[in-house]
Amino acid sequence: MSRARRSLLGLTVVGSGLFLAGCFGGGGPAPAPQPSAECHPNYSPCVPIGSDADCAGGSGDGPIYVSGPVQIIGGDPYQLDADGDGLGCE
Ligand SMILES: [Ca+2]
Repeated sequence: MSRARRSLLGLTVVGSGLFLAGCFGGGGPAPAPQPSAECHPNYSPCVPIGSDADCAGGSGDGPIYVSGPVQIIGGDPYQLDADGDGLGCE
């Protein structure tokens, strides 16, 4: 009996894999952007949304590094604009 169950599970997994492969391979442009590529609304040009961002070449520990200058729009949650003039990483 257990042998038959294993066989059924195996068939189910293989079937799902083929079904997913067909969905991703068969159809036009991918509609959804990757979450890691989303831009933070408070910075322009694009600064990815993450736990923290620091200026490239600075002493910050990332994990995101920004090659500025970037315009600060509203608040500055990553504290990229040390001198408060509205431009970060200049
Ligand atoms: Ca600044």
